[in-house]
Amino acid sequence: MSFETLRMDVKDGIATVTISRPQALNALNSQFFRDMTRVISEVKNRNDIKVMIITGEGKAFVAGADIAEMRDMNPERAREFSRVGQHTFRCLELLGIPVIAAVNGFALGGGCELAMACDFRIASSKAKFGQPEVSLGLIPGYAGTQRLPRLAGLGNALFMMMTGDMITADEALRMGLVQKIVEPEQLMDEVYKIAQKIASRGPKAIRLVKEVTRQGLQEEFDRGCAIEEDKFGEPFNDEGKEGMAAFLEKREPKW
Ligand code: CO8
Repeated sequence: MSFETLRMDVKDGIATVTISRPQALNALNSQFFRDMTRVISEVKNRNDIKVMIITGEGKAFVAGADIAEMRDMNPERAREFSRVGQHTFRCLELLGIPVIAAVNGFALGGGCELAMACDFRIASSKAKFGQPEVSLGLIPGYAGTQRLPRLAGLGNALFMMMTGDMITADEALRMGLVQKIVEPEQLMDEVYKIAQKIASRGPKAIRLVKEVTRQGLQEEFDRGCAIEEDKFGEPFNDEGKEGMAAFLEKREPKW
């Protein structure tokens, strides 16, 4: 499926979404959020898609929100642009399948925020991360102020958001912002392998892991544990029975 700002290719239950506005280093404009909203509803309506990968075309993952579009906004319109972006990224977090960011290059501002809204990040060794908004006299607007400290710790987050400096993939790995670094030419193969592995696991268990972990993170610890306890029972009706039987019978599970 092709849209104005991105395309989605589905193969073996894995949807690869490639953001494609290379002339603007894949900067996120209003059209992108309309296109991404359609991708999200397509994925929700299909049960053959088990994992989503998001990447960028060319030398950037996403170089931020579209500065040319933002330049003429008044405060009210800017708030609306922020609200739409926050909502779209939140929908990715709430999607019932894993979403992996394959960070091929610049992930700046809204691009870093998009990567952070994915479940985890695999980066090319050439990737660069940053929240450069303060150098434009702005602040992050797609929940970067909230996700970055949760992923990378308060000091790292404030360091990045206050200096506006880019950091390397190695530094991002050290901060916990990315989970793995691979050579640029191997990035998509490696991410694909990870996606295939996840797609081979119990689909209900994968959905529950995401749901319970993300829900629990918004609660205090004991409440999070109660949510886990409650959901732990669910697979014992079906998928878990098959997974455990397959292990004991030394065969592959049939989900
Ligand atoms: N928006 C619009 N156009 C962009 C953007 C962007 N974020 N980034 C790059 N471009 C365009 C350039 O203007 C240029 O266009 P043209 O060829 O017409 O001159 C083209 O892409 C290529 O860029 P460069 O020539 O600059 O490429 P370089 O390789 O020299 O530099 C950089 C690459 C370092 C990535 C550089 O392009 C850069 O610094 N880009 C801006 C990065 C940035 O500041 N991003 C943050 C934007 S603010 C933001 O994301 C806020 C998010 C929250 C919004 C909340 C809603 C209100």
